[in-house]
Amino acid sequence: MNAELNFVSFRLVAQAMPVDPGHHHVLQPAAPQAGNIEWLYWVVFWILFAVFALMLAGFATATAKARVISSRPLPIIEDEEGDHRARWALGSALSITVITLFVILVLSVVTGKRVEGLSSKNPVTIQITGHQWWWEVTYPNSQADQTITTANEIHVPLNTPVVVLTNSADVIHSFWAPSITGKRDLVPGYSSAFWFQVAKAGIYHGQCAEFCGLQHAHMGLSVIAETADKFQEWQQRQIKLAAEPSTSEAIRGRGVFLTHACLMCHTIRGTDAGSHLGPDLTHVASRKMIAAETLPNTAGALAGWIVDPQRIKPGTLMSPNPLAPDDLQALVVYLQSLQ
Ligand code: HEC
Ligand SMILES: [Cu+2]
Repeated sequence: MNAELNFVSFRLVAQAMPVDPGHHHVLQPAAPQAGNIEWLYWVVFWILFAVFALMLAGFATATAKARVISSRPLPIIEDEEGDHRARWALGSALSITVITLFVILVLSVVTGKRVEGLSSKNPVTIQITGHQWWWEVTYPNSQADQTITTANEIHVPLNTPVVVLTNSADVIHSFWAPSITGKRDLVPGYSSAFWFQVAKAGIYHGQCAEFCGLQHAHMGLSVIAETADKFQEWQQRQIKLAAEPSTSEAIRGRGVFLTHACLMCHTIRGTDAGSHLGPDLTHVASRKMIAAETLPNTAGALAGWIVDPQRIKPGTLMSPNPLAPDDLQALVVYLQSLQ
């Protein structure tokens, strides 16, 4: 019953507080990589438009001619000149097709090269690991205590090259933030890398683009492109250990976290919880959304998620947590203090 109530209340809260999950648009590029892809899109679009128009014109001409001919008796005579013309027409149509396809092939190879070839000095390096069904995001640093780990929210500085190293913990996923660059597969056991560089500040939505199981559609992410100052501020906050709870309720909440199953799957740096099966929660309250952009990060949504995640994302690796109402309340207060 309690879970039921929580679920209803979190739905209400979720509806009442719309959160901007960012946007994405293939035709509104915010990065040179996406700009190149958009350019290719329009070139192919206009070539195909011309082909379509020519075909319609040819079809209309043939139909008009056929009407005139059909009123006469069919000629059953050798027509060498006609055969010659037909062969010529077929041959030229075939060559035009092959040439057109070849031009498109060359253009897409060139675009691919341009997308990959952009490079610059002093990149920010990010490791993205796909999980069923969320994104683990790490900013590696040679000093372990300077490494940042977060989930589903990728902060990047503007006009700075970003190198993304990819991997997957389970099945093949595909990273796709259409306003920024093309799709990149995340293949288990195989690390690869790609570049991007965002030119316009904003929140850009992304989505897993390779079917990866039941909750594939609920595997969203956002890329938050901000000024270098804001990015550094964010980094400094994320590097810190989890905030010490300051109220008695938050202290109780941390106790609940550390005495329940949570610590078998989650990390909160600065506490005994150090498992990596689920997202790092050290700064969970700093994120706008939870569960890979499925819910807004509000008290109601957190409570609903913790009690019965299977209801929200059936199949997720997080198990239900039937907590006493007071414990749940305290736990949510604690999680919300983890800025
Ligand atoms: C069996 C492992 C497991 C246990 C136990 C577990 N979780 Fe999770 N948790 C996960 C996984 C996996 C996800 C990611 C789910 C997704 O987004 O699809 C997750 C997601 C979350 C999130 C959302 C984080 C984000 O940024 O999206 C919160 C908050 C959370 N868990 C809190 C808890 C709390 C509190 C407990 C204990 C009451 C708990 N979890 C117990 C595995 C677990
Ligand atoms: Cu997927």
